[in-house]
Amino acid sequence: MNALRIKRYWVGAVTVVVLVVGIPVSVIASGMMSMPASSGPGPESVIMPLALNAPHRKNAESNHESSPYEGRPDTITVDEPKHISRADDARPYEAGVVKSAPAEPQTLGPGEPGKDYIPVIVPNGTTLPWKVIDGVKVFHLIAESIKHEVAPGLVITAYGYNGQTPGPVIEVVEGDRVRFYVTNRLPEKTSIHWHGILLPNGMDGVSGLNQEGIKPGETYKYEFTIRQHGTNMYHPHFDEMTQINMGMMGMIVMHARKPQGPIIDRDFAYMLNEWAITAGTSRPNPSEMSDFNILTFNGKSSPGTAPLVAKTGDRVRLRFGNLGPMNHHPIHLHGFQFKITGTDGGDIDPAAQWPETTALVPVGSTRALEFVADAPGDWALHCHMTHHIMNQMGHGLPNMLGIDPTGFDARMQRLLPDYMTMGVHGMGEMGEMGMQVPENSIPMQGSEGPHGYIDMGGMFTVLKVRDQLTSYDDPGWYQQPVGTSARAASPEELLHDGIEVNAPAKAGMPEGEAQPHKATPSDSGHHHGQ
Ligand SMILES: [Cu+2]
Repeated sequence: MNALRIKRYWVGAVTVVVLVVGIPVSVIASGMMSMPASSGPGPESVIMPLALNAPHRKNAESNHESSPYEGRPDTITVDEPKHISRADDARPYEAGVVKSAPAEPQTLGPGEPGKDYIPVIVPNGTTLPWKVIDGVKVFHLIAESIKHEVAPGLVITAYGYNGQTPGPVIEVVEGDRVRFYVTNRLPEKTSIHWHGILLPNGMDGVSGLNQEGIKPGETYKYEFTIRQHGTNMYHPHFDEMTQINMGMMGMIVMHARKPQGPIIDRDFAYMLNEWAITAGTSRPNPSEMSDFNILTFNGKSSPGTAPLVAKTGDRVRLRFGNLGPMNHHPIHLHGFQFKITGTDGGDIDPAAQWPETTALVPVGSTRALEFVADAPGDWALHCHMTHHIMNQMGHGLPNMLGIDPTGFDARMQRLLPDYMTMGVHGMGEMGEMGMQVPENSIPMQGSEGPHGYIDMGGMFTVLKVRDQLTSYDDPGWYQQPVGTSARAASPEELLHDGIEVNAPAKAGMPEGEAQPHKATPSDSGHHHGQ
């Protein structure tokens, strides 16, 4: 209820109350100093009863400069109980520190792409469109069953938002007032939780705890002011196991209103996920706990993943969010050192950042990392869990490594002429052999690269950095400058450097002897130790 709103004026310690039910009731004061009366965000404003508030306020003014009550909006809803709502108790978070700067979560004008922020790039995905109604950014999410292509050859029946999994990236700016309509076209209830976003409790989206579940056919409305910046996420909080594991998730990028630090030229957004999809079927198994055989960057497995493109010298940010069911993903970037600059809890203070080449992205977390793309080339970007760079059928196989299948194969070939036991020399060439796979499934490995077969699938893509670019479209494969490529060593080179390819393998040198052999002009290149 918001029927009675009270404006309060101050005369030293004397509180004078003016009821604003249309007419001021009484004003009993002289030499009155008026406090600015904020209009507040309306129904969300909840402040303390006057009896408690007045002395507290006085105390706050005399003793505590940083009291959370100081400067609070002067609007009171008398029929609300004695607590402070999120909407009023604004605590700007900066580098993880709660600062005392009590104020309304400041609603600024709707942030504009190109003017207030440089939009993120969503490889294989999109950003959710919005419109401005009375100064509020209005979005519409539709939860529904969708058909989704993971990679050429594999189309799955998943759950998503607006036809996609992950759902479109929601991109907003600190200070934006946002309103989300959420329509449920699923066969069961759902809700949306705004992961890591500071908002009033009633907007937090946990069904049963903060709201009723959104029934099939219903459309709910969420509204709040963005009071932070960073990389966060959205997902259902009803039947989490089914709905999240079926693909319902998305990223929320909140840009700073006044960004600090260097300008980011290329800002990429990725959601990580894993799926259990039996080869030949199309519906993920949401109750799987360990055997995930489809690993995705923005819903795509390599070779379905788009490359990231940057110009030499661009400052690049990669944002990763993980809402997969069970696994953490150590995402490794070749060719660069980066710093992790933010999590779903906000910015990491520069003094607390350290260099990495792999960012572990735990389930239910985000990581933002930054680097300067100062080296041209085609650089691998992938999860470092080896099973996460394989596709369907790559797991749970008997260990055939080192087995001699000759006799067995000969007997099998009487029945199946093309039969060949797989895996005795490893798996690296199985994709290359073009092995037959069941209908609606993808080979367990890789794709054709510029130097042969790339045997990574799943969570794998390529960062393409080029000196010259006319657009950020895929520039094709990198041409390595002559003399800068690995290749087979020549006999002359082996001789020159004393490398004996047939020498017995040695584990190393005994302690104390591990010094490089000193080459002398008379050395022929034959080094036999002592
Ligand atoms: Cu992984």
